[in-house]
Amino acid sequence: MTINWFPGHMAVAVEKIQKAMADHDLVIEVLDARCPQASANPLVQSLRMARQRPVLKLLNKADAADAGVTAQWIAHFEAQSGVRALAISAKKPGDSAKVIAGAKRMAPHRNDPTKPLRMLVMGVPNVGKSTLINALLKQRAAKVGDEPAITKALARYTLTPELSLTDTPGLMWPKIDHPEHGLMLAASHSIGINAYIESEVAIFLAEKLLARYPKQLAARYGTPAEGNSLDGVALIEAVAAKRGFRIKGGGVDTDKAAVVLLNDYRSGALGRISLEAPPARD
Ligand SMILES: Nc1nc2c(ncn2[C@@H]2O[C@H](COP(=O)(O)OP(=O)(O)OP(=O)(O)O)[C@@H](O)[C@H]2O)c(=O)[nH]1
Ligand SMILES: [Mg+2]
Repeated sequence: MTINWFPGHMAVAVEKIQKAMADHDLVIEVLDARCPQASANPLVQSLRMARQRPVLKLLNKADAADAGVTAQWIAHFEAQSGVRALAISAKKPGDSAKVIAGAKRMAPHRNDPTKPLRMLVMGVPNVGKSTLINALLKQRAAKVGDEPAITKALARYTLTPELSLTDTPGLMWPKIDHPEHGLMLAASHSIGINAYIESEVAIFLAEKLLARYPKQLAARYGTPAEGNSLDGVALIEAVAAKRGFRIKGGGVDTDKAAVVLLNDYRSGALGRISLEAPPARD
């Protein structure tokens, strides 16, 4: 299944962000720490490069990701020019201070009210951009919610006379080149529900989890932790059997189990999970 989702409000937002880039100094790119490559929108790169703006990449939801893999991603991104990277949990008090310190280090010349540091917060939907903004402002200024496309328009907030932050709508891009990226984004709840089929995304997720985290699956669903020969479909059937999900006339309700698996990954009930690791260096 190829997943693409680019509703009209996003196309409008791309144009507005393109203009806004002119009067912003630094892009704060919020990524999902569980899939930092899949959640890196190529439009962020092209829009910022058009104005030569540096980027601070935040691997957010680090509380939900595998800490060892997140550390590998930070090293991977920090090796790129004009890029700094931090792992954070926007919901954890204290992590926002790290963001401000990191941002100031990237634009030391923007440090007084006549030359404030103007940060443009970008990223795919539902990664925690507005949550981060609220944490930085220490108030609920921006609407947040566990659904893609909550923020619909750009909004600028003044943090101090020297610092401003602009929230932007989560952006997808017209065509996702790697089908796996679309599936990871759908599994991680960054894609509108109408743009994918839940059972197909759940089978993909099941296969990733079987390959990467069989012990965590065993702990939650009682599947074998080692020598496990289940495939994605069989795992979902096992979840349905374990939970007693049945359809009328017999047989297991795999659609219901697919939703449970997606929700267990999204909510953190399966433990800390990273769906992808950076490519190995030669
Ligand atoms: N586990 C975890 N959840 C988080 C974190 N930050 C944000 N969230 C959750 O992620 C969901 C989306 O948060 P938002 O701040 O609305 O995301 P957004 O990027 O602004 O989303 P759009 O406006 O739709 O693009 C909410 O349910 C947040 O509670 C985090 O650090 N860890
Ligand atoms: Mg938002």
